[in-house]
Amino acid sequence: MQEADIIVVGVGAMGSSALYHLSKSGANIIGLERFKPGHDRGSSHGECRMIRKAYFEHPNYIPLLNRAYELWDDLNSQVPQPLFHRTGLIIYGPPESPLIEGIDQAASEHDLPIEKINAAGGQDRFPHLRVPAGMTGRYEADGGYLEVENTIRAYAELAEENGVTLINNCELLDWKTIKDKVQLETSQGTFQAKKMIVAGGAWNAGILKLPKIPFKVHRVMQFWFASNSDYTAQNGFPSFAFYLPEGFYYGFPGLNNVIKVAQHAPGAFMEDPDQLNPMPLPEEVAAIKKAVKTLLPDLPSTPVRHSACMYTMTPDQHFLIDHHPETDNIIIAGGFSGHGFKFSPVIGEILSELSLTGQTRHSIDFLRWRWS
Ligand code: PYC
Repeated sequence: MQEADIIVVGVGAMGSSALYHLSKSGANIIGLERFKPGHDRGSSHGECRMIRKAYFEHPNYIPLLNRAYELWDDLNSQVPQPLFHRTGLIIYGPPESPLIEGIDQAASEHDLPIEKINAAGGQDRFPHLRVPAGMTGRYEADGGYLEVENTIRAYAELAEENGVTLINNCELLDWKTIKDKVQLETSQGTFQAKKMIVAGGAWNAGILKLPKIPFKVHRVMQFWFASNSDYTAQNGFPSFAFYLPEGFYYGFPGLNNVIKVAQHAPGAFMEDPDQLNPMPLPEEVAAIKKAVKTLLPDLPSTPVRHSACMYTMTPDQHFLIDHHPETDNIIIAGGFSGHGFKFSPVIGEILSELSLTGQTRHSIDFLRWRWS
């Protein structure tokens, strides 16, 4: 049996960051990963994720984002190639929409620099993005994109360099608390720790065995389209999002002559995260083609690549970060509802603090267990 002070289950976005933060504590830390860091079978793959601060979802996220930005810059300073790209981010939506109103409210409450751009101004500044009638824009110069798989690998490697033990291809089969410890049965033997952090993404509900946990896993498709140098960040093409009547579509500057565009919405419900169907449905292809024809009319609208991933949704779409309701030996991070990746550095810090001291300096009451 292997013993540790803290075991992190799941070395994805949140788990790898938790391992990195914990690796600076001097404690004995083990990370258990079902596949290997940066794999493409969960929720954190597909090259890019969005980062933005004027958070329309809830202003309480903004202090966490301020810290996440510091930690992204810190991570950039530790790796050979940047993982956080400040390309600027333009978001368009109807003036009276919850999106535009939420951005304006977040920016004014937290004094964030956003630029209001009308449709004609946006069309002039970013001519390759076609602005549908009746939309207005909000531009964040500090917004941009994050490299997903490379971030996870970087955090995992930095943690290992600091002495963390990382075990890949290790499936958690069962666990129980024994006195003041957690005992884990895995495909690679038995482990014991004072604390277990569960950051298992789409597998969390199965791991936790909590009948009241309201996580629901949905498949989501990501698509790539042929593009050219006009669509690169070097040539001023931004990260972007559009709040259309048919859905919230977003994308990023092109890399290697392709650009990623996807819909931010939970797709088909999934009973079992091990059964991720990699193929898009005809209606998913039809919807993305229509969006690309509308928003990026100079590009061919047939995708050249796709990738399936998973969102783990909570009913209110806010994350869950808290101790397990029945034992303080376990800390849960989950339910990231498709918008968590940008927070991963600060969530790792929170998980590290909660597991080492039982408390965190960050205000996370709105993310704690809230279901009876
Ligand atoms: O997390 O900001 C986000 C996001 C936007 C579209 C998909 N995810």
